[in-house]
Amino acid sequence: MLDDLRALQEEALGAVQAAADDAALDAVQSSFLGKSGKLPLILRAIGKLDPKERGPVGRAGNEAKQAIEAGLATRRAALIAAADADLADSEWVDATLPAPEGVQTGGRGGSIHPITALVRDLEDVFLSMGFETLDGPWVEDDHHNFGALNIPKDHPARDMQDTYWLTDGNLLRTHTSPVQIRAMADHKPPIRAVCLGRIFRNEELDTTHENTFHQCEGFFVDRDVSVGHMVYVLKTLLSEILGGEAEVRLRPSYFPFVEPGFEMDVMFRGDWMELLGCGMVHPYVLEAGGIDPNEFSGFAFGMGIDRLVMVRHGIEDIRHLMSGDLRFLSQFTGGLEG
Ligand code: FA5
Repeated sequence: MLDDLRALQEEALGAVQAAADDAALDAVQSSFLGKSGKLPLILRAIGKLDPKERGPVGRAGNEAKQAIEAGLATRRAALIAAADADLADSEWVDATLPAPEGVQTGGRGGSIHPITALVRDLEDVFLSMGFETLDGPWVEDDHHNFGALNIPKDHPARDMQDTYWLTDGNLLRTHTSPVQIRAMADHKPPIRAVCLGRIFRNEELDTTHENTFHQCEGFFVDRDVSVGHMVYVLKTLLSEILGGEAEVRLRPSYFPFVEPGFEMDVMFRGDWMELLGCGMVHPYVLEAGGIDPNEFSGFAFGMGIDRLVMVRHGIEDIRHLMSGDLRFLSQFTGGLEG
């Protein structure tokens, strides 16, 4: 029987090598390993063997099964790699070639999206003030998005941000503030960091609310940092971006991760529009980040980038920004020619 097993293994591995696609591999798998396949058929006879022989034959049977399974996996991977390589050859496109004669392209080139343009300008301003740029994941865990920001489970502040929960218990980040927590994990004060990126909220949409939008998080921790420093940084960045023309106001507000907390509004089309939340980093948050709140203090802010784009370009509806509508986008030239 040991010889039978060896012969079967060889036959199976030969069939695996000869299989030219996934369907052929499935057929080999079922003919050798399937319920009524050749290997189970042989192994079913083990019971009739002399008890002394059963052990070695059983082991050889398992080894044959493992060898065939490994052969199948290797062949499947090789077939996928070969298919990918074929695809790379057959689907290769030279994007620099001119359009074939007679094809109308409208002379339209690409351009920088107004959000991207603002992100780049903001990064320049922050760089000039000595801030470094950090990144964070879009898929966050409860701890970074809420818990470490002093928003424990069942805290009513969780309702302030309608969350897209994932089935594995993680979530799409509802703000860029988790990057504060990530910054403290691998930075010691003084910390001057910004994170500009996409965030997600399960919101009702209107002219100033999107469900996929962008925030600019600023985080500054050092000795003797005060509200005055925060106001200076915010004023500087807004006057750099909007040319000192914007009318803004700061009013008290509440966020669990700052104390005291504020919101800044900007005058837009004759009305106040909320632009950012900010405040002095809560001692609990510093402590959770391993920073002694008796020695250090800090400020943080989270600004709506899309709303700042609206003010910058006089866009009346935030929903245009992520619409991908070329009639809208082509107004922001620096690229598009119609
Ligand atoms: C926050 O997200 C806090 N993380 C901000 C913060 C950071 C406070 C650090 C203190 C310290 P809020 O939910 O208010 O706060 O959002 C901040 C800004 O994002 C708003 O002022 C607004 O400009 C923008 N924003 C909020 N929701 C939307 C939305 N649905 N669509 C577009 N922009 C939005």
